[in-house]
Amino acid sequence: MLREKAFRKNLDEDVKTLRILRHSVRVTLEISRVHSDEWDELETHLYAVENAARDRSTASRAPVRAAIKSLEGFHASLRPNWVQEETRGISLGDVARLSGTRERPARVVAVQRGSIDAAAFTRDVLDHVVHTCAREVRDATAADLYLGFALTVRDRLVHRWLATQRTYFELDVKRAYYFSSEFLTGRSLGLCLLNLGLYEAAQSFALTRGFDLGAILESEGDPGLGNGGLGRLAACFMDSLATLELPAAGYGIRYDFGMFEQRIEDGRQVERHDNWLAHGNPWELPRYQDAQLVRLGGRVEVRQDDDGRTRYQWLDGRTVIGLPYDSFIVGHGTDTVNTLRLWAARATRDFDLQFFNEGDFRRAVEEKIDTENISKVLYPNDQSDEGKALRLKQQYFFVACSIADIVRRYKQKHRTFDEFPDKVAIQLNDTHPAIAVAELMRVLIDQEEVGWDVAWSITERTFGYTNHTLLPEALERWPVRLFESLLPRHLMLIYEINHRFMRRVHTRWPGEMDRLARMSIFEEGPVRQIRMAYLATVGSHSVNGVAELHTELLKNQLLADFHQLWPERFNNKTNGVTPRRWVLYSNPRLTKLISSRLGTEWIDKDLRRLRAIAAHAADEAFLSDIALVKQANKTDLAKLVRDRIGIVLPPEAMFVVQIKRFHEYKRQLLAALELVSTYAALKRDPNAPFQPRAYVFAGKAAPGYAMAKLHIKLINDIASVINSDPAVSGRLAVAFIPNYGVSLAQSIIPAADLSMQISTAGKEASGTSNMKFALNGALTIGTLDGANVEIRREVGAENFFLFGLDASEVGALQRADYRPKDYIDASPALGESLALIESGFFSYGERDRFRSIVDDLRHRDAFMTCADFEAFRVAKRQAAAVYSDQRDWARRTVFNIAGASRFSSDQTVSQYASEIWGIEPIKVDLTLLDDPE
Ligand code: NBG
Repeated sequence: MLREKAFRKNLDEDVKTLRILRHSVRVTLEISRVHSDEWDELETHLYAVENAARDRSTASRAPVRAAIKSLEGFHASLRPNWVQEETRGISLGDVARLSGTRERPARVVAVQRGSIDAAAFTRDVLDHVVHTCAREVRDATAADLYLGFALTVRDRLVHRWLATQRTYFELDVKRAYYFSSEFLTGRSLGLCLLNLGLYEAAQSFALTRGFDLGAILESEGDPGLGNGGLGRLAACFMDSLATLELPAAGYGIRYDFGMFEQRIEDGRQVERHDNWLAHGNPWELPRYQDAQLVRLGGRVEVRQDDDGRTRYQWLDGRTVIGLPYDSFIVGHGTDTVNTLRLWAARATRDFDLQFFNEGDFRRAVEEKIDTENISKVLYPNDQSDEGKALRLKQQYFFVACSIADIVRRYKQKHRTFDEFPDKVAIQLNDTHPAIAVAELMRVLIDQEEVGWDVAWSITERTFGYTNHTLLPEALERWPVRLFESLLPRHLMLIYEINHRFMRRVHTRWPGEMDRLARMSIFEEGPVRQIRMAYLATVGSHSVNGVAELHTELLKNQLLADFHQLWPERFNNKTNGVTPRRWVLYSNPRLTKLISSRLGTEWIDKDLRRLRAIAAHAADEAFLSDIALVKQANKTDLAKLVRDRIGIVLPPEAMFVVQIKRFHEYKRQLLAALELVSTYAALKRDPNAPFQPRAYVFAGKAAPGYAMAKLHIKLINDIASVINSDPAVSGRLAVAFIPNYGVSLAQSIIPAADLSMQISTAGKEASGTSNMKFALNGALTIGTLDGANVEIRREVGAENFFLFGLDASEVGALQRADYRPKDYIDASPALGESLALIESGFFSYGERDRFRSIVDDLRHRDAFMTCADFEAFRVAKRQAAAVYSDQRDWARRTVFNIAGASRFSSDQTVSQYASEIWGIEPIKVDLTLLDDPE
């Protein structure tokens, strides 16, 4: 009886395996649109076997096992077919078919569509308006023209992209893969036109059709697939990689909904979903033939193989299809077009069909929704870890698809894995993709049958890890229980990785039990957790921070034990920003002015040449031109602000700007308190000399971050009091511009006079808007935090308004029982600001509205706002005094621009390339696309 039961159980398991395998083969065929007679036959046979087993009319497991075997064989045979297809590449015949002109010689079609000749370009735009948008040209709207432009540009990119991929493939070069859960790209059209040298052609074409190119560019949505600096950095890196002709690709998630849209209602942040795909996205192409299957959940079967080796098989659970969407990343003035491949989750149809057939309609739909939720929405949390299961699924989903994709590509040219690290470098952008360490081990060991030691050496040599934060709440940890339920095999692998690592620590420091506990990948406690930063550190040959100070803090604090063990792993790569988007595109006036003095090589080739602009700091004509450029940009911004929120920014005011995520450590609150004290002083003494100021704020708060949201409300309430007070009108104005994003940043940054970078020292890993501001000629008022330290060094201390505690003073004060009250008592201006807020002055007498803010400042003040207040106020006064001498200000502006030439992401990326990835630039060979026939 018992034996019979066991037999039945095993048989059921076999049938389950059979079914899952069958489903996945069918899905593979479906999505790759392959028809196979052989499969039809096999499938019929499989149904028969399955039914017999279900009907219990079978007395042995053998037929089912045999069927599984033949299925596995068939599945394996599918892959090489694809591989063969791919090695042939997409033929020019395909390109010709795409354009619908099969009879023309393929090469000509390809070249024409790739042409950057202005006449061909405008002809193709019209062609797309008519044939793709199905619109008569005379009826075309700005949105139609946008689409016509975008598709025409894409044709040019596709052609170069094919040649780029072909070049990489033929030469079998080492490639770098940037794994990031966020790519905050911003709009594409304007930048692509500039990069391809087609901007002017587009402009004159638009004019002849009675359109302003600006309006056409505005029709593009602003894809916000990132929270802030980390995602924007990934986008800047992609731009630089292509520009430097480096063989690389980005991998991430194609979220249906990006960063939420922020509205301000009654001064409060209200979130609305961001449906960035509502009008389609002409910049991407789905690649059905490259879809992947990913498993989640299930169990692990351990068995001995014929050679007596232990083998692990991950079974059951559910499978999800990863459908890749490619966008093409074009370099500036090069033919290189790299790939940004983002994965969308799709349900395998079988799940729903299975339930559907059984009549459980609700379940059928639920399963599908549940699966596709994986790539539904970007988590809007910056710097905090929610530990949600869906988030872990997202991370594993895109990592597994990407690793499979890379392994597939590698196997097209290689039989063994020996050369894997010579062909593949993977950079982990923070810990979000850190599970890749375990996934590559799983693929190598379980699927490719590589032994542990070799697999581990490959893994270590393949990965690099970039840390982007020291804030404890941002360091990802996953509860072991959750991990086990979703990724049982990975948990086993991480146990083994940790076991071996602990042995190593023990050998190095025998008997130091504390150290073992401190360094273990597993954190013991009421809830056992996996520390992803440690997994990434252990599994990578390189660990880097994103600014000098940050890297030092990593080495001495967060990862100090690891640094002692592996000092050679640690290195710094200070962040950078792409000058194409952040100067050429967003500040054409400045680009033109500088080029009139330096020629265009500084923007076309090497931003370091911009340093030469410092030689013009005494050239009166240049100084007055610099001031004129700034003034014109400020007028543009003032118009935008008036149009959007009806607030008037006085044109002669000093524009003081803080735009970034709202977070307590970034201290928008410090800016707000200083603003209140300035306002109070102005009211008290209206006749004292005063440099007019306009404060500009923008930024989103995580929807669940109540304190940050209250800071937004406070700033808006202060703004509404000040803006409606006639006593300060024309001298003080405050604007909170809603819905901060890449496009808004492009409008604000060129117009800023003074950039506030005022985080508590030691908390901001780097910052990147600080670089963008300096590059556009703003001066910085800032603490010695993140990249501010290096910016100050480059632009000259005398051209930077420094204030506040440094990182070690912050640490010392924290340890020494910090008491904010001492600082409040010592600063009448601070006392007054707090009292004013507390009195209900900014909240229609409602005293409780901001009580939590004031109470926190008085009694806790974890970010030392009170300690830095007085120094900040003084530095601000000093900045205003300097500003009133416009010539002196312009001179300092020039030194800021010159010094910021150090912060191009080109420079950062070439350091990654040579010091971490070991990849080299390569010229794309457009003639490789020649049709062999
Ligand atoms: C952010 C830091 C910034 C830094 C960017 C890019 C995270 C986790 N980190 O200071 O806060 O500039 O990363 O490196 O978003």
